[in-house]
Amino acid sequence: MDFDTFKARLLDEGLCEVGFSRVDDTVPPDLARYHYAVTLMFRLSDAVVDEIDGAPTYAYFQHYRAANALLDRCALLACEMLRRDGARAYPIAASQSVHDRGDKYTGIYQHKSAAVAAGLGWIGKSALFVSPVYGPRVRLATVLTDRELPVTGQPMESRCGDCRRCVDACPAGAVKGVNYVRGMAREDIFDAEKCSAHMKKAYGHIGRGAVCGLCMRSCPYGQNG
Ligand code: B12
Ligand code: SF4
Ligand code: SF4
Repeated sequence: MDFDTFKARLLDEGLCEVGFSRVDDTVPPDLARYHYAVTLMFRLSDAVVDEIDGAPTYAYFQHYRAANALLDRCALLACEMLRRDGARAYPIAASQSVHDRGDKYTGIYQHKSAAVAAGLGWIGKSALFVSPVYGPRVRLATVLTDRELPVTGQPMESRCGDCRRCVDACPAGAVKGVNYVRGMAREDIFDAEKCSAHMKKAYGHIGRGAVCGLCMRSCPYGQNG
């Protein structure tokens, strides 16, 4: 397979980055046959994200859904290109929580783990993935595959430094202000229950409890206008 053509096809669909990584040991046993991951990254609109001021907006909720739809479509396309090339490929939805893995707040596989392993950015104090170019203003999807892929980079060191903007921006007190170091549990840096409860209580009428994004909006990385 020509990986440059594969990437170019996906970038043409509207993605801002495509990365390749080796799958880490957090992959669930039923998916252990897949040793490589394709990271699909979509850059959110600054025009929409910049409007988030103290609360999410209806426009952001719709943008979130549209971005998820594009990412899921790109994941399908990537799977099909890999299948036609004789590989097996498994799409991880952009935004799907599952409730059969002992953690109420988890997905089938973590997009952020794959994006970091592909060398595309780091985990910020916010617990969000932060790209040095786009900041946390991106949405992600992942395709797992048994095709050997040329890994695109190494995990980046955190560039958060002394910044605490996301800590101060979070109305739920969910962001603890700790620099993420590989191997830390999510709970060491972020309280998922507090975040989720706040989104449901305060913004249920806007985004059915699925969006907030004040931590994402506050990050100095990716603020271009
Ligand atoms: C369940 C879920 C939630 C839950 C729990 C969040 C959480 N952090 O776990 C709740 C409802 C609280 C939530 C809230 C939000 N979410 Co959410 N959510 C998910 C979902 C569906 C699964 C997350 C999951 O499995 N969590 C389990 C924990 C253990 O993993 P994790 O925190 O995702 O990632 C950890 C690992 O990646 C580890 N790690 C990092 N590097 C490496 C490398 C290796 C090798 C290893 C082993 C591990 C590792 O560190 C990370 C930090 O703890 C993902 C989609 C997905 N499948 O990934 C979206 C996702 C994480 N959400 C996203 C977003 C944007 C949000 C919100 C801003 C809401 C909104 N859209 O407005 C808030 C932000 C909260 C925050 N500050 O993190 C984006 C994040 C994009 C980004 N730039 O990082 C994702 C990736 C969806 C997407 N398609 O882009 N979410
Ligand atoms: S999404 Fe909102 S409530 Fe959740 S961590 Fe970010 S700022 Fe806090
Ligand atoms: S707002 Fe500051 S501390 Fe939070 S993720 Fe961005 S750079 Fe890191």
